[in-house]
Amino acid sequence: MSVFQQRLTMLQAEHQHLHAKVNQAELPGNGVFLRYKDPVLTAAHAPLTWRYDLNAETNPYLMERLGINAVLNPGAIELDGKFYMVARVEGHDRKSFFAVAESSNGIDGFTFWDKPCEIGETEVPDTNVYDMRLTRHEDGWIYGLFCTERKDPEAAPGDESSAVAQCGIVRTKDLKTWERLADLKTNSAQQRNVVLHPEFVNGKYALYTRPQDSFIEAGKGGGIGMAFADSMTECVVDIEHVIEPKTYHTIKESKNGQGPAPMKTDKGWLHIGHGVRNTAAGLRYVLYCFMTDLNDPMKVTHRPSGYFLAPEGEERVGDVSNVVFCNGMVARENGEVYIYYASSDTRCHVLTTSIDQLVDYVTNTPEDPLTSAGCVKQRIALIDRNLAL
Ligand code: M1P
Repeated sequence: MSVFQQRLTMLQAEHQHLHAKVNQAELPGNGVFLRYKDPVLTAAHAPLTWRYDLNAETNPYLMERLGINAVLNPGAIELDGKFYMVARVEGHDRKSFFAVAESSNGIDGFTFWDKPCEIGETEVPDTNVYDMRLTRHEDGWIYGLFCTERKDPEAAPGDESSAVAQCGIVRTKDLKTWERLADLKTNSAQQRNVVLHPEFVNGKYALYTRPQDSFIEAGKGGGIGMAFADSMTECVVDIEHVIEPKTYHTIKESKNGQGPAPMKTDKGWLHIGHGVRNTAAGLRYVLYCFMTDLNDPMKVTHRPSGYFLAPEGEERVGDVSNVVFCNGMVARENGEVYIYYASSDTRCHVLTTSIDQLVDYVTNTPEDPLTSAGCVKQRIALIDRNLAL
């Protein structure tokens, strides 16, 4: 058998095995959600046709020609009972693109569609696109808001790193055909983590923004903002009201960002965001939750203390270590919730829970008292209640 044929047989077997593997919940969990043993989508899930020249004549050693480095930060949606992720796929060349993967149960068997998404460009081409948030809006469209990154035109000669991040917008009905709309216009120097709210607010489109001064630092941007627009085809916002600020000595002291579009519950809009703090080992990203008022989404009503999810085990290591990041969630009619997140900018995972559990967690977990003495009081109160049982 030729080298080509031997390698092809091994690669195909490995790929099939990966897709057939049953993902096991890690019990007993923390009562809030269940983690799963295996990542749900990785670079190894990318079809062989994306990576190899499969022609024995032109590639006798069956070399990987266009490798995939990472699959991360997926948007997610349920359509006709199936689970879809629109993942950020990053090639060895560092450029990201979007690709759809589907699964019938949301926890294993995720398989990429044959080809990546072609989302189009504006008149100023994107150098890099990533982190799509999908919102099924009450206007009938599914919107995808993502980060578009271009070289900073003000970069000094020799500076090949400075970039400008802004929010790109597409819409679709089926995840197959994408209509590229104009980029969001705001008054902020940079934007990332922009997410569309699913309903009109006072007749306007409502967007969660993350005003930032520079590419990495949120700076005086200060937190998760909310802003309003008349249209999504030419989406322009003026004031960005910071509704969820970054806060000293918390899990979100350096910056924070909205995760997926919030979930509507009886008690309020339930949000997952990421909080970032700086450490000697670099930035640490964790997920946290908050809730906003059903009738006034600018008003935060609940802020459970601390993080909801932090990286554990192999999740802690990757291209950008010590990171969990979430921009995809599926809340089903039957109350089940599937939260998709990536670890260390490398691979995608799922958590399962329910609307009831999340609402209980968000509304009954006490707030961060913001001082050590306050935390001791809070914990002793819990201990005393338990000892009195
Ligand atoms: O590397 C961690 C994350 O950094 C950015 O998030 P933020 O804008 O909040 O700092 C994003 O580039 C994200 O893709 C990445 O996972």
